[in-house]
Amino acid sequence: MTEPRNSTTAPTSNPHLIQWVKEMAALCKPDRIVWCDGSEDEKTRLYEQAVAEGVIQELDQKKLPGCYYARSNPNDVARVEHLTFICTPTKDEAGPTNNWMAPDEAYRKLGGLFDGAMKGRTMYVVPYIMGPAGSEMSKVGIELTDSIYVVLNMRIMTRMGKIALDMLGDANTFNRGLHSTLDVNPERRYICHFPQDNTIWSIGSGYGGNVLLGKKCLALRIGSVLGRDEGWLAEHMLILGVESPEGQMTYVAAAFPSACGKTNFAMMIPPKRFNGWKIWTVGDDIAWMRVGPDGRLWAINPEAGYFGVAPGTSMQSNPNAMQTVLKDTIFTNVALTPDKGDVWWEGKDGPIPADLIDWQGRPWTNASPEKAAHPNSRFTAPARNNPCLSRFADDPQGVPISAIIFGGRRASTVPLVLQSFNWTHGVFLGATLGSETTAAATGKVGVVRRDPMAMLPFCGYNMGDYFAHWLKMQHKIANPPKIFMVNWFRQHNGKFLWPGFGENMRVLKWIVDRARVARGAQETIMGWVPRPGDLDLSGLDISDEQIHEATKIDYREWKTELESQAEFFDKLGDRMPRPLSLWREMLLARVAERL
Ligand code: OXD
Ligand code: MN
Repeated sequence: MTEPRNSTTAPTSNPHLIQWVKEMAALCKPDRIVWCDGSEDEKTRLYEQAVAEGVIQELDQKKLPGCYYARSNPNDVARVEHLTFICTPTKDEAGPTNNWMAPDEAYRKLGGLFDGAMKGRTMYVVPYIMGPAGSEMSKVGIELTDSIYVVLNMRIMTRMGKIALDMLGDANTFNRGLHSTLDVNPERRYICHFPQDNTIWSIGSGYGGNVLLGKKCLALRIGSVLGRDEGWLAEHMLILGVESPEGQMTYVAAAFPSACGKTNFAMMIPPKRFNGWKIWTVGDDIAWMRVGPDGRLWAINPEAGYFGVAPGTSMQSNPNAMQTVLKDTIFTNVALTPDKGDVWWEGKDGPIPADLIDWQGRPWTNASPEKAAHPNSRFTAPARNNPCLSRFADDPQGVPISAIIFGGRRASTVPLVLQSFNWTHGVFLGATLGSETTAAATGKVGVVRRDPMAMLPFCGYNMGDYFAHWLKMQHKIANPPKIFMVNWFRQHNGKFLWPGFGENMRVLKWIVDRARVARGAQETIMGWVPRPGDLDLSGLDISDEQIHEATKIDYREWKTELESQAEFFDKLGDRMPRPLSLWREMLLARVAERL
């Protein structure tokens, strides 16, 4: 085993960690090893170095202090689900919704690619915590990476450096993440998860979701397995607090598939009508939830920053996000102004600039048919910049959840809001969650892609067992949250029925009131829905007809829906929990009665 010539001394005596770093360095053969401490000095040094190496560019520091600009390889701009693998001993453990590779084969295959991958490069050792320091719910990960861009992003997205080593001490419980960008070649790109080893190997990509290993890889794919084994839930959910004018706080966790406006919802500003109401963000993407001593479900956000989609973010859709990205932010694959001092993306406020430099560095004019920013361009911004950050976002105990929401993008069938009858029905709502694909993604509009609990790309084990885990959690939660389903995207004659954005506060208010058993509703076959007058619509320009269309239950549509849910349930075979299959059949039988 050769020791790299140039290595900063390991600032830890953890023998497991030192040994593992040694082994990975022997495999990847970096020229240098740098242990990151998370200090301000280090930050200054790393940004200077990244600028000098051309990895990032400095933006106008007067206008956007601490902000930088990066471009990824045009072949590497999104998560790669087809190259993402769950490497469990058997294929059945990964289940039919995941790509699977045998652990031996994956270690051999990726080991071959990692062999010498860091020659001429630096291996950064990035210790990080997912969750508040010292929380029983938090986990420590170590990411070894040859990308300074990854280090800078991990600094924003996690609690990084000495703080994580201090929390780890001499324990061997850390997640082992190894990442190399290699030659950014899609042919040599793999994101492999080894749940039984608490290990992630990612190679060939430099794009956030594939390489910021704390996020989707640890907090969701590995996290869901840890949650199953340790009796808690790792979910693709935002967490927000709703504060009433009287100061009463209610916390809500909500799962939406990617690109349904989760970050906007998490940072919502209530409309004028809701004077005195306030939304506080705990998290915008991931929730770890555990049963507390009081029998309630308590949630932490494992992340410390936002990795948000830039296009569509504006003062109209998300003023708090616009405020958040004014400093200490890394923008990736957005467009640059010609003076290279500012950034732009489709949907940003103000007139469309006449000239820009597009996300690939090419000159762009407003006559250009192509988008200036990549549709999946991102901002990486620290949570502390968010004007509506909850003061409990860093609380080791987390926040108590009173309501869970499942939402998708559906043009028909799914009403504006619906409350489940009980936990099992709520799990059913999550298990049957679907979202319609957009033309850009598939070429076909209106195709429902089942995305249970918004976890389809992120569940690290058999989806049938995941549903069973959700059902089992009920026995541990003496005071369970109420479960709801929402749909902001229902249409009539091709027009959206609900205004969305801040007006979603009206639906959220009904949910909060229902969770506190303080508001009326009507029981339908499908669940509880608001009666006329139960939703606060004052000051909203919406007709009775429109609100009826937005909230109605159409039995014909539901017959089709329930039949189509069977396709996904059947895919899970005998791992599909019977209570959920029976629930579907029961609903179908009740709907058939009405037709
Ligand atoms: C994300 C996603 O980036 O869900 O958060 O794709
Ligand atoms: Mn997400």
